[in-house]
Amino acid sequence: YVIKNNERAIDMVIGAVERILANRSVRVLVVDDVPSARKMLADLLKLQQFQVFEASTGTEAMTMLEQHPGIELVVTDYNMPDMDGYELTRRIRRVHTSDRVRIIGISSSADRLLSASFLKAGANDFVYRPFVVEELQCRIGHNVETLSQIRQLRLAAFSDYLTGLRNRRHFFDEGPAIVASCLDRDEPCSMAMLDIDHFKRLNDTCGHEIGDRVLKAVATRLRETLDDTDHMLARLGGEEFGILLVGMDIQQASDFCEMLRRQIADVRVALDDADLGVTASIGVAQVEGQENFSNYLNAADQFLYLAKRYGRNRVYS
Ligand code: GH3
Ligand code: MG
Ligand code: MG
Ligand code: MG
Repeated sequence: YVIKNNERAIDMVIGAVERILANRSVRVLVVDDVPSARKMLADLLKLQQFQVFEASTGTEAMTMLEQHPGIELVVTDYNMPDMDGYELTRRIRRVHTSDRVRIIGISSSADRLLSASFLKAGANDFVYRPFVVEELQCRIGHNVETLSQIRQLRLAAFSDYLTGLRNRRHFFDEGPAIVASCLDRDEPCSMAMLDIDHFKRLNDTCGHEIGDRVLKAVATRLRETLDDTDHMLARLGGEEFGILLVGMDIQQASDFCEMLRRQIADVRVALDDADLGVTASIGVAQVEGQENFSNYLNAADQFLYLAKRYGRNRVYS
């Protein structure tokens, strides 16, 4: 088979190796009061390249979950002195939903109803001891795969397909908390709305494909300029971008946006016969008072309207 389908065999091996290597970033917590049983599970998981944490009681497990928010999978025994695995599962589910933390129960109990109890309490899977190693590995693998699929879906749902920036949903999802934490710390914060000038005309004269390339080029320049800062950038729709400027009062934000405006005016998109330039207008408003998040954006939009009115390619605040 290997000789006949050499490339396919190599692909399969590479796929398997990649799956195992991906496990290196996954943190798993093993909870069992019996040291030898715990070690056996931990060794099995380490063989699969997981980062393994160990706890000998439910209380210790809850502390570890708090200390290591990166733990994504808990494999827990049922019978434990201070808190059984069923109770531990219930407690974990009060703080972590199954799209963030997966739970697999394990027990040598003869009670055939235990499996259903665990699942009802919020576990994602259950295995009776003694287990077949390969079966447990498969079940763990499926749970890890589900988490990775959820991550990919979440990423897709929160990013803008064309530019790769955050999308409007992400902006409105995270923005209010960022604003609240600024206001709590008595730090200034400003909202900017940026809109490409005469973009419809550009689409009409050069075509949508060139329009898309310009959008991507502007997005890239914005991202590069805002990289390594706390500010939050998103494509709100069409040729409009929102920027939450953390720690900046209206004067600082206006100066910063003036720099952004110049950066964009410098962008060149290479066409067959010439280089294409583009400009943008920006409206900036200070975030103050306990307003609804969208009101801050509306305020920035009103200033943007004025920036357009006064001739475009400018910042108005
Ligand atoms: P202004 O300077 O006043 O902002 O004028 P404008 O032409 O930029 O504004 P308007 O809102 O009239 O036009 C925006 C255009 O953006 C219309 C729409 O066809 C185009 N557009 C929206 N989304 C996309 C996209 O994803 N790709 C491309 N190529 N064009 C888009
Ligand atoms: Mg036990
Ligand atoms: Mg627009
Ligand atoms: Mg426009």
